[in-house]
Amino acid sequence: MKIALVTGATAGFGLAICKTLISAGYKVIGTGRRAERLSALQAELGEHFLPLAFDVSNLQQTEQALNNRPNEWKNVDLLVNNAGLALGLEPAHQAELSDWYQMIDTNIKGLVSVTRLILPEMVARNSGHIINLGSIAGNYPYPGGNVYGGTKAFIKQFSLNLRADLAGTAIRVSNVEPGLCGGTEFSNVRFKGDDEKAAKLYENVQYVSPEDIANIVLWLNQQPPHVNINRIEVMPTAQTFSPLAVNRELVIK
Ligand code: NDP
Ligand code: 8X3
Repeated sequence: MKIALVTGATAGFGLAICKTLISAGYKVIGTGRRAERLSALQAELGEHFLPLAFDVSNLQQTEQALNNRPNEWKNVDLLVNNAGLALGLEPAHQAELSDWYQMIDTNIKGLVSVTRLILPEMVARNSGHIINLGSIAGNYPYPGGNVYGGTKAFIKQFSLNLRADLAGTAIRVSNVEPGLCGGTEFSNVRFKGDDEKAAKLYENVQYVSPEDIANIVLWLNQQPPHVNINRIEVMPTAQTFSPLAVNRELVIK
């Protein structure tokens, strides 16, 4: 039985990924800060699910939780680095510095901490797959994307650089780069509990769902071991591109 470790299992993509992987016959370690949600998930999913409650931005907690896994949950075959968040949509000169730091601590430092702790066991076995959750925000700039997009661009380049370091091994690395996805808490978190504003974003649009993302994660891992999908960008069919902005009133003297 393959063992997967999914960070951010208490909501959204991570929750759907855990359920999809368990249905496909994996054993899954699910993580997140909200221990009560993880316990409820364990009651629902049974013995093939191991809850580990910790904050990925706290290195001590992360090391403690991952290094003290029961022996039968060692040797992770699939690491899904999904835990992450956006905070705020203000322009750079108005954004909260504390929000920027939290995104960096979670999306960048948390992701690299978990990766650094799990990767040696993959290298020792010359086997494994790391699937990171990037975003289209790491590929295309948009107003208010500032540090969030920066963290996702980091994840894209870190994923490719991991491939470079793992040359000659059988370990695979993929970056999933979704666009507009509903059915998660992403925008409720970004808009700090303004659920009405969050809901508006998903009105009258067929967005990508957490189950769609979970199926992509499963599909990536189900490719034959000699096939590595480096990056996969996914948008709703209803989401496309706008022309670049040109301001015709701006006169600089
Ligand atoms: P949700 O807010 O629904 O879920 C985020 C998950 O991350 C939760 O389980 C949360 O758990 C966990 N998490 C957040 N901060 C921490 C932390 N410090 N330590 C541990 N766990 C943490 O968001 P989504 O499912 O929508 O997003 C998942 C990933 O996908 C993120 O990386 C996001 O950037 C990315 N993404 C999302 C898109 C979207 O439109 N939804 C599009 C593109 C990418 P808890 O609060 O219990 O700690
Ligand atoms: C989430 C997608 O466009 O809100 O990463 O940044 S977007």
